[in-house]
Amino acid sequence: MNPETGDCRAFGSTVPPEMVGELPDVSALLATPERLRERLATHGHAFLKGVLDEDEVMAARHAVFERLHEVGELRAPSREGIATGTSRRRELASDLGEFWKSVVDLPALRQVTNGPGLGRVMEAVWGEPACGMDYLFLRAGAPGSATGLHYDFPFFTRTTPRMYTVWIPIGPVPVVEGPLMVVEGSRGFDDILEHLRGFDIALDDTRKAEVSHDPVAFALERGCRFLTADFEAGDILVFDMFTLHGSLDNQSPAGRVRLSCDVRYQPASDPLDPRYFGPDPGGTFGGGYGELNGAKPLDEPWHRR
Ligand SMILES: O=C(O)CCC(=O)C(=O)O
Repeated sequence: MNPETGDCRAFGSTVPPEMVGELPDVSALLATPERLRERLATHGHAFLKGVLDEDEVMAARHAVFERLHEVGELRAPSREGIATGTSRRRELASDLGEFWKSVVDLPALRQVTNGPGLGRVMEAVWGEPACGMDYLFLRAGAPGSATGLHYDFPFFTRTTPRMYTVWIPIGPVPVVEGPLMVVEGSRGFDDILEHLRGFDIALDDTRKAEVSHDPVAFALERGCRFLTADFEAGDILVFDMFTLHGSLDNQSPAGRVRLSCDVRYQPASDPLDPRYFGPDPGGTFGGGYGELNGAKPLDEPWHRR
């Protein structure tokens, strides 16, 4: 991790340095996929460095940033990804969901998220033909944005328990820009998991997916660490549905937007959840792309601390 990035924070609280650990790069295990599968079965996550084509990832980044520049959210040159602090998205795009769908469907982005490169990696991960969801969680996080701690199974396991999230930095996401972090040992948090098992977030409004809105207090109480990395273009983080995760705060001193996309991959032979597949997927709650945090104009960061 870059020592020059100073402290890292989660929801405004400084994360004590001893509570931050480096994700180990296990990309060498792709040469022996059965060992990669063992690793995932044991630890629940696998950080795979440099497994995607860097040029393709950067092309996706530039294409998305150009669209954000067109609605006044990024300064020129757009490829720097510096937020203006304002937005004309509401004024220029009559429907925020439609606008976001048009960004998510940019061919350069799809080449990364649903293209043959990631397809091959996920086939090795599953040990059988794999397919990625069409519905993408593209996230452009202005400084101040962060994601709270949650598990993914309430969202994605309705038709099959065999599901992995692939978190893809769309370009560099150093620690200072608030990348994803996983909570070490969180697959063993049985006291939390026993209340969440069987939970389908779209069918049960009595429970919440977010486990804590104060990640630092949560980790201090449990004596656990956040594992993360200075992510670079081409890296991915694969994790299972029972790995608690969230993000650090984007504290970019330059005001750079953190760009990432998360997509789920499952064995192609398992039943597909129609909410997430097809040309016009409805998403978790049926609202299409309009229901995503990513669809909000950049001057309305999600979970601003
Ligand atoms: O990128 C983020 O901030 C959160 C991503 C996430 O929750 C996921 O990949 O499941």
